[in-house]
Amino acid sequence: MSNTQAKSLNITLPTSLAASHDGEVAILRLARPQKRNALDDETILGIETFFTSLPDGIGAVLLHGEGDHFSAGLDLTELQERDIKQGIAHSGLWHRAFEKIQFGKAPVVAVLHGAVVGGGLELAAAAHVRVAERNAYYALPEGSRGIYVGGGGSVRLPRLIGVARMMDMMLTGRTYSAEEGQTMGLTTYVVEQGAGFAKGLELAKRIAGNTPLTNFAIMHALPRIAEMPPGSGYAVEALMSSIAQADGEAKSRLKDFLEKRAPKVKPGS
Ligand code: 1HE
Repeated sequence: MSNTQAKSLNITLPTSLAASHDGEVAILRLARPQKRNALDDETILGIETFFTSLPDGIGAVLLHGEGDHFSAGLDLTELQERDIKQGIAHSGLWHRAFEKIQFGKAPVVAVLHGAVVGGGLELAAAAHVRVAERNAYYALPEGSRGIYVGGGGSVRLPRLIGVARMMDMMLTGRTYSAEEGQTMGLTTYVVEQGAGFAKGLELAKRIAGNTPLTNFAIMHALPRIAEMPPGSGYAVEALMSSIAQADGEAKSRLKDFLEKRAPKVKPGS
């Protein structure tokens, strides 16, 4: 593990999760490798606690998994005794927790490797940037298990890869590699095996260096504007951009650029 700079973060979590931070980047590790980071209720509640308890000063989150796989998805041992009412409540638990990731306090970079399947893929889909190591693979085995996605997959995945692709993954059990995921919108960056944490941390630090108001606009306004009819979208965009540029921090950053103190935009950055 390359997170040697990480310091502990004072959030009480179940043993299946571990929280730390490296400067302004909070780090959440799925820490149940003996069960391939399968997500049980306790872990889902812990994820909600983590994302709602981020202390002030955290500007980005890095999410990664211990062991050979990011996550094997729902802990299937918990499914056996559940009735319909309990099933609906269980899905609501996942929805609430993952909503706190997508629309939380800070952008989230997920580092993916090995299996990113079922609920593990739903978890990854709630992040804002996905760094996949070359051995990562995506699947939705729910179809073959006689169940259905319940962690917001029907909402988030079609927006990333389209309804038809998601249908195929669920109907046929098709898997996609990290690289294939890049052409279809699941993978944001592909890196070599073992290089995901360092790349994810580099990106998270860059994100944390943006102004909080710009990151708020990107996380909270952009996806909602994208769902609006164009006329409403243009109006909200105009408001959001004027709010962002009126901020003191934006003004000082613009001044830095105009007075040649800020870096230029260069290819390959
Ligand atoms: C589990 C789970 C799990 C592993 N729930 N215990 N997800 C799936 O259908 C994926 C199921 N898992 C797998 O296909 C494989 O485990 C992996 C490809 C991820 C990894 O394989 P491998 O060979 O490294 O590990 P393993 O030997 O299969 O598993 C090691 C242990 O983890 C073993 O327990 P043990 O007590 O025998 O050591 C497994 O039983 C356990 N394990 N995956 C519970 N998922 C909100 S709705 C979302 C719906 C879904 O996510 S459906 C998809 C479920």
